[in-house]
Amino acid sequence: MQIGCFVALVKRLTAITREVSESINGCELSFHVRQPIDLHRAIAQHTAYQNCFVRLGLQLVPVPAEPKLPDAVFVEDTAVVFDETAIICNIGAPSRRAETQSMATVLSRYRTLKFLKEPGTLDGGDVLQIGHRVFVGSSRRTNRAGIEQLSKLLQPFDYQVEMVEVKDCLHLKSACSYLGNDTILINRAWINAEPFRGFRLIDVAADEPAAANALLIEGVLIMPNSCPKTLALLERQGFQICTVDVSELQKAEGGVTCCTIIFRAD
Ligand code: CIR
Repeated sequence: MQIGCFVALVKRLTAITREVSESINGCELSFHVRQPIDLHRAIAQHTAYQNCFVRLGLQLVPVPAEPKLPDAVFVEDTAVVFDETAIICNIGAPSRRAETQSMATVLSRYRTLKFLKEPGTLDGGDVLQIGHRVFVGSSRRTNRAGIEQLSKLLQPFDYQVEMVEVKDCLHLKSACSYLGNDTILINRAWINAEPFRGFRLIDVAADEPAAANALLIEGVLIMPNSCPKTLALLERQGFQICTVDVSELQKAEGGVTCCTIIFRAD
């Protein structure tokens, strides 16, 4: 069988992205001091980030641009996609709630939608799915009501939702990422690691907190190039890594997971 035929038979991963808004300098900030963001550099970094997905064979699906919504590039927070359903979030920051409308339209092509609602708030950046275990950060953006709603919406599908206390950072996935093979990359200064007992934990270098946000795609880790010590540590352990420069997006308190939602299209 020719390779082309084989690729056509395998379900490809889909990566939803949205272009950087020209208003990004008005973004929400919780733990970072505001610094000017160079829009053109941010756009170039975002383009290189998307090219990384294309090189890995993912199908890019851009959602409509939202020039007036400063944080719209951070699509991860708008929805959480499971094999069985897509949960449209009630984003914790009111200024970001309008981002979910166009996302719901796009995701309805792929999944049955369910919606989180007041008084529950939940950002996708607080959700770390590992098989049928769903770890959810209790953070400034995600409240108990949001976590309970998520748990109820997932009940028919046999997922186990577990809460993780997040402190001193924006989201759960600012502080930890799944690396495959029961291994988690973690910054223990920012979360309570107790819910992850039984996993192998790899600590980021103490002076590289941003390293804890990594994106695993088919065995390859996408990581920021700003964390050389953690990168060297992971490379020594045999991880395959693709680095990206996301320095401008990091000024907006974003990272490598937050600019995409990745799932297998049916
Ligand atoms: C915010 O504060 O909502 C944005 N400036 C950054 C969101 C980053 N999202 C993420 O890491 N999932």
